[in-house]
Amino acid sequence: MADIQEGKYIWRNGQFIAWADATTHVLSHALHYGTAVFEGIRCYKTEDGSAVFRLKDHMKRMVRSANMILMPLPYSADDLTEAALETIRKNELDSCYIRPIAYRGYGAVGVNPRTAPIDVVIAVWPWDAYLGSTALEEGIAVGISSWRQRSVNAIPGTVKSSASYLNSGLANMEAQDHGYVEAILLNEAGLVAEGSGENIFVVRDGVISTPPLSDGVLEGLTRNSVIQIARDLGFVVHERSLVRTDLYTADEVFFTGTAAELTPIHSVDNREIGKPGPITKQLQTKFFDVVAGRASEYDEWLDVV
Ligand code: PPE
Repeated sequence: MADIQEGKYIWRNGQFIAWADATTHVLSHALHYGTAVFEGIRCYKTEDGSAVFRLKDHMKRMVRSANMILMPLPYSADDLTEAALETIRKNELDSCYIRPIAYRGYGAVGVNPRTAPIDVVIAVWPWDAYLGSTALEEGIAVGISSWRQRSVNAIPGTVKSSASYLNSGLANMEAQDHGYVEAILLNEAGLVAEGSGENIFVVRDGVISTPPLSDGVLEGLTRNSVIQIARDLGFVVHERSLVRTDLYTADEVFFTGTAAELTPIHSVDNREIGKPGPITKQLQTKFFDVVAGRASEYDEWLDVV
């Protein structure tokens, strides 16, 4: 949803190469069969210098995702954490988006990827508000997609494989064609799953709810952080299944994600929910304090570059 702003260097299989040299063969396995896993991570400017939010947890998720698709990575979460920090330093960025990706490269054709090499890459670039410049303050209009969330027994959504994102792309394009900013997908059982690139929360009578992981949603680190922040602020947070009318009748609805951060939703399928509500705003303010290093109780979530 944005053009890439080019950086200088990309980390590939343990070495830095020039941005323009980070190419891959057209017969790379992942290009044909979606055999890749990736992460999206943000680095923020703080008063103590730049810091990456939940870096190690993202890298742990990447290793788990890779194991799930039977693609054992030659790097540990610690190795990847260090490599990401080094990549930010090399590119001299003070705030940026970090995109590690591991994929089956060139050398095998056919659905079984096991004879293809495993390539691991980390790129960084500046990426501002994901859902548009007014999204964080004013909220966005979303629509429920006619596409269902891929089933957990087809392409599991709890891990972050590239193959999942065809499903996301179809839903997002449809939503934008209908005049919405983003899509919400229901799962095969008709329960609310998530946005094409975000987890979703609703607030009703002061109680916060979000779909459980068993409904097939990505185990979002922003979701996990916001649940903890909300509970620390004294709110009750339920992980429970939601149906579409829970969205239409909510007092507040918002998305969470690394790219989307905490984005309020002002309408769902043209049912007006309204301007960002008080709980959404309180959580959003606290979230931005946490990532900017202004909330010392959450300092362990930040890795200074
Ligand atoms: N669900 C999906 C489907 C998803 O893609 C994301 C992140 C989330 C939930 C939230 O997860 P987390 O970032 O750990 O809180 N989507 C990433 C990629 C977006 C893209 O367009 O690319 C992201 O936000 O970085």
